[in-house]
Amino acid sequence: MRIGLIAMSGIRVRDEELVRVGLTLPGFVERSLTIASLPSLGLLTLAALTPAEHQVEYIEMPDIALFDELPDGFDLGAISSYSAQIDEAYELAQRYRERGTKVVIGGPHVTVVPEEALQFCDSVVVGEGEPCWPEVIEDAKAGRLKTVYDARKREYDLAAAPMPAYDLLDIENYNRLTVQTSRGCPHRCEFCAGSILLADHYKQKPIAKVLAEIDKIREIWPHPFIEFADDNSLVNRSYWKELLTAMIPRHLRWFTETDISVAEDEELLTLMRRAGCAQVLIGFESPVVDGLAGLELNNDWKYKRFACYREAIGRIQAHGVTVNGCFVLGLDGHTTAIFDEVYEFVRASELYEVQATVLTPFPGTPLYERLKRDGRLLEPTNWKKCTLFDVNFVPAKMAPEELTRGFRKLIARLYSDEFTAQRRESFKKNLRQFHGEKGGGV
Ligand code: B12
Repeated sequence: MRIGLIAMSGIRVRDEELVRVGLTLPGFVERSLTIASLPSLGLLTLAALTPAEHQVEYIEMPDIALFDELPDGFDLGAISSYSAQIDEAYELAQRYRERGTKVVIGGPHVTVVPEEALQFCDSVVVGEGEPCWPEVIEDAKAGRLKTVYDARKREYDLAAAPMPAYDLLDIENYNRLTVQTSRGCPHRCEFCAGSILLADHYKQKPIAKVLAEIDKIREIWPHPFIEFADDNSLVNRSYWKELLTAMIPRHLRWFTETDISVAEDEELLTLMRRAGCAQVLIGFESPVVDGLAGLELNNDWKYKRFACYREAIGRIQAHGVTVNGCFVLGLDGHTTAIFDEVYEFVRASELYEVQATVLTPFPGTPLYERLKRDGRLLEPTNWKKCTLFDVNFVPAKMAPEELTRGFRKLIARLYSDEFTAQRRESFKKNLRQFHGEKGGGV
């Protein structure tokens, strides 16, 4: 068979005014351009599990309107999409089906609403792709595709993970490549639409496999920039100390998403820096404690750590690792004062980088269910608004328009030339000071 692996990709923001005020700002543009070029690790992984008798082609589809002529001639189209672009994925699926190509869709969105997806495609894979993909291929070849393949009924061990088919990529098009070390997260934040939608417990890939993936990337890109595609990387410290030690001689630069507990371990921070960590992205979520209560559903983990936010940022950045602090605007505790509060926190904490987003009810999250129950969803199935930048709910302590307007203004302030330059300068100054005090030099 000829199989088209199609990644719906690119960045989405629906609020045109926000695009106008935000997308010209250096801080915003930089991060958008960087992440917009990430490939679909999910599809590269499935490519690796496809028996050699089949031909696979990897295609990125940032906007279906850009393709007058769709890449054609496939027996099977395998589409990967998140919520924000799912409408386009469905349209694409229909266009392929009209040409007689069978279509299977996977990813976190269709995992939550398989029945919706089946109106547009032949088959849906629910949950992680790996345990089902060989069967999907076999069934497609035999002309007997099932409508639903459900991986959640099968335990998948990352020890069985194949080497992603990085060699399918034209490396010239990418400024970062992704490697995954873990799925899931020990915390249960109400709004999280990450890999906990796929994997119900935290699991890690064996270190040897992670290193083999890194080495494979180094064959095509000698000093790569790696983004770990984990929702919360560094929670298992003994695992990471071993991995980091092995990464040091490999001369990498890398970025990852984790939680604030990294700041508790000096040895870990030192190893991170030595192993080439450029930045950690941490979900602080709120600069005021009101927004945090009840947000993490297991034991209010983030609420309990609020008091050490600033000190933790200082400690991580003193190791030469920049912190990208994430704030979610519109949490139930937030009033219209929150916009100034975020700005003030970012200024005072001297965060190098900041990511402000609006609270987004993604399907399948406890947040979505709660807001739906309370009649607070504005357009419950308008998935186009699942961008993290578009308001689609009624906040508890302000009007939706107040959140939209306040957010636009905050974006303009946070990412202005002046404030961005100021934060970067403080980082360098503090680092010089810290190393000066220790008698080192940067
Ligand atoms: C890399 C990444 C991207 C890349 C995606 C590249 C691509 N085409 O896949 C880029 C930069 C393009 C991107 C864009 C966006 N992203 Co993004 N991104 C991530 C990130 C950091 C890692 C994802 C990853 O690589 N996971 C690892 C792979 C192995 O998992 P996977 O893709 O889910 O695939 C597995 C299964 O889902 C399944 N599967 C997936 N597809 C298919 C297809 C088939 C046929 C089958 C059988 C199985 C299958 O099998 C795979 C293996 O098990 C996550 C956050 C995180 N830390 O995880 C956010 C994340 C996925 N992104 C998110 C969001 C919101 C966005 C944007 C909307 C942001 C924006 N405003 O533009 C856009 C999406 C716009 C769009 N085009 O739709 C959310 C998604 C929430 C949701 N449920 O929709 C996440 C979880 C971040 C978050 N915390 O909210 N993103």
